[in-house]
Amino acid sequence: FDRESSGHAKSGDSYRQPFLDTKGANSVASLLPGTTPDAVATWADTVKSSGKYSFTSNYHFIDANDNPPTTCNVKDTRDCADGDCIVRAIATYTDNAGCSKSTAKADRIDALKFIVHFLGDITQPLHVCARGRGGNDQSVKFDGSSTNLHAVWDTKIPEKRIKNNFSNDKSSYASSIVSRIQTGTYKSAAPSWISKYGVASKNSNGNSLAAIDWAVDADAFDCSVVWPAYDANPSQDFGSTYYSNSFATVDIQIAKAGYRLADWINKIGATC
Ligand code: DCM
Ligand code: DCM
Ligand code: ZN
Repeated sequence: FDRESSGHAKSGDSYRQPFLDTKGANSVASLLPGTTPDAVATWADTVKSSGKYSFTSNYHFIDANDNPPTTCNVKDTRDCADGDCIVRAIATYTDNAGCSKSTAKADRIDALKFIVHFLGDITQPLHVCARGRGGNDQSVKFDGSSTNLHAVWDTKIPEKRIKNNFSNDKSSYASSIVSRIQTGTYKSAAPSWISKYGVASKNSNGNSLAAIDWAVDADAFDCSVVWPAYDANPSQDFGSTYYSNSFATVDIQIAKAGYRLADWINKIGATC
């Protein structure tokens, strides 16, 4: 969350990171000196294709082999049998980011950057979906341009939302999301976005129980929003009615990502 333009002038990092507590802010200051989580949020995508981090390429998603839009569920024994998926990666990097084991600082820094990214990815319904490789195989039109359903949810809907309603200013969009959580339409629901499971809770497969909760939550949108309106007319322009019926889901999923991330960093910081 970048609140630079929010108008709630305040000095220091609490201005840009309103949901961090002291221990969370200390971990961020220690592991990301001179920068902030939002500034490193896309790093994991830039390193996954080749080189020393290419082993992380499948850590960005879990292929739920359910049957959307008829049936939506996530079962880690079915969908992450080899551990090469986001609910395992969140467990691994959460351990590595904190202080409960003696991880080298460079690896703690990497781990925090992966956590920032994966807690966002896991809120995107098509990052929790095997159908069409998470919609990558569904070629569609969006405002006249050729794209695919995965990119519609990753990029096209949020970009159009920010352009149409926030003067193309992502800081203004972030401020709106923060206000909705603090005092607005998300306030009463926000506590329910936090899993009852903490940073150390894993199942016998080594997968994060909180991350499984988050995956189940996102996967439900594959049955309610993402796929029904796709199946109704795959050749529609997705920048029209489909967009209008989907941007509220993108808003709330982005809100969950930021709110959960701050809480998770606070809990990671509490291990130090
Ligand atoms: N790592 C991981 N899974 C792997 C390999 C490595 O989560 N299969 C993590 C552990 C460390 C970082 O990557 O945080 C570097 O690992 P290593 O010390 O093995 O190079
Ligand atoms: N992706 C996904 N599920 C899959 C395969 C890929 O969610 N089964 C994501 C990872 C990237 C995007 O889709 O964010 C594009 O994938 P790629 O770069 O592999 O084409
Ligand atoms: Zn990603």
